[in-house]
Amino acid sequence: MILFTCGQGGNRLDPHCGKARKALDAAGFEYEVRKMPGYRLLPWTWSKLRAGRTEVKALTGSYGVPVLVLDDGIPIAGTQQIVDWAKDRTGG
Ligand SMILES: N[C@@H](CCC(=O)N[C@@H](CS)C(=O)NCC(=O)O)C(=O)O
Repeated sequence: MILFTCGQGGNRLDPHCGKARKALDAAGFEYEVRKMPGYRLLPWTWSKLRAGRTEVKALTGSYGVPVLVLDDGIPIAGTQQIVDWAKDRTGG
């Protein structure tokens, strides 16, 4: 699986990408982390953001992260969606 994250790579204190990583780690999943460039709140990074997140955009229709891509290519977009997906598979 691949987890697309912001530039912090899902720092454990991050309430979005970090929360998604914590849920995946707690459930024992292995995944590759791909850090995405730019930041949506900083307009001067938007050209870098758009250029560097084309795969995320193609998968989800948006540039937002976190996005988890399953081994069969299905994307799960959004922190809570990823947390719920992990919990659903571990009973937790
Ligand atoms: N509602 C979204 C918010 C996600 C969010 O704020 N993600 C952070 C990264 S952890 C973000 O967007 N950072 C700016 C960016 O990626 O450009 C969710 O929970 O998935």
